[in-house]
Amino acid sequence: MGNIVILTGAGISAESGLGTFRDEGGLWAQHRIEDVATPEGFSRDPELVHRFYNARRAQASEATPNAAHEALARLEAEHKGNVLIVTQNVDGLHQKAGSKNVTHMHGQLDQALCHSCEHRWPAPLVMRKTDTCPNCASPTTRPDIVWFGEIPYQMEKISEALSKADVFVSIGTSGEVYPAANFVAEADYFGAHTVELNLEPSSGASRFSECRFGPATQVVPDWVTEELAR
Ligand code: BJW
Repeated sequence: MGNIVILTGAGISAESGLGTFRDEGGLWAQHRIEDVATPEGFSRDPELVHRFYNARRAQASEATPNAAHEALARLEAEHKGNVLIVTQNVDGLHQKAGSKNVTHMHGQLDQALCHSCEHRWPAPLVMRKTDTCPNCASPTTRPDIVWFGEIPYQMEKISEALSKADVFVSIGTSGEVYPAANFVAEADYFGAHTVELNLEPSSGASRFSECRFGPATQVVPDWVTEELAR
């Protein structure tokens, strides 16, 4: 029994063929954050930003969940208490694996957002700067992605879940980006057992009660099997 809150990052999708951000050769080695992941970058050059997200949307649409995503879906189905996945990923692989209780704090590649009326709809595979909003017809459409300087989604729901968590697990995230990087401290403050599952120690590894290192497709299924046997 008990409430489990799981934070996932790009590392859980690495073995599905999707690049991480800060590892060697990752997305931020190929693109400037200021150009593609800020509202100012989008205002300056929407075509560039659409090209970046169109390519990632195409790649994510072809990707399949791996054993780590599948293990988390099994955990949700079989665990007697609550399981909430809070993902920083925008790739949709948790739902493809069958997880239902998923919060996308940094948005979703397969959603479009109107900057004027905040209407959301399924994004076409290729978004263009000339697209208009199906609700208000304004040409102020953008990928439904949380960029630097914007407030991540569902923060109240996440804080509430962290305050009630018995176990908090962070999987495949470098812990470099806030507010997600601080979730371990929040969960710890409220008494949760905190676990890091990552390829190597993240910058915040010392803040966890327990750490296990290795590829997500190995350490996550092993941890889920142990958790379900408790
Ligand atoms: C494996 C593996 C395998 C590899 N198996 N593991 C100064 C100080 C503190 C904060 C700030 C500051 N200046 C500005 C800020 C705030 C800013 C911030 O944090 N900046 C930092 C860079 C310092 N944050 C924001 O602006 C956020 N908004 C905000 O704070 O609003 C204020 C507010 C908050 C709350 C309430 C009220 C107000 C918004 C952040 C938006 C982040 N957006 C991005 C891009 C959009 C999504 C997209 O395009 O996909 O989100 S940035 C990028 O980083 C993306 C990711 O979700 C995010 C996290 O990256 P992640 O997932 O951790 O990936 P990596 O590459 O960093 O790490 C991968 C890990 O996997 C590594 O550890 C590997 O070892 C591991 N790994 N293979 C297991 N096989």
